[in-house]
Amino acid sequence: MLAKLTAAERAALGHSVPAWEMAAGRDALVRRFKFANFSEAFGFMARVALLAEAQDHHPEWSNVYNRVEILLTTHDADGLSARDVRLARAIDLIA
Ligand code: H2B
Repeated sequence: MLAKLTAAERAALGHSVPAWEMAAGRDALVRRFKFANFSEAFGFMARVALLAEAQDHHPEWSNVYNRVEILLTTHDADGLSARDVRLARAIDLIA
């Protein structure tokens, strides 16, 4: 079982991953992206997929045409862990 984020680490999320918000009803981060078209959205998803594999940490996500919604949580922690913050920051860099 991985460690969940501490209260202090949670309080810092607004600074470390300001583009992400807490998901409703889940101990998870969520961010919604909108692209010019499906091709741009799917290209982004392909890059995130490679990142997720490299980090062995995988998003829950959906795509509708030019929109992508990514939800990050750690199943092995049953909630948010440092792995989610690390992946969120890496996704921000390629967004
Ligand atoms: N992704 C996420 N989001 N949470 C996990 O707990 C997790 C994962 N665990 N990807 C990894 C894979 C684990 O199942 C493998 C065996 O390392």
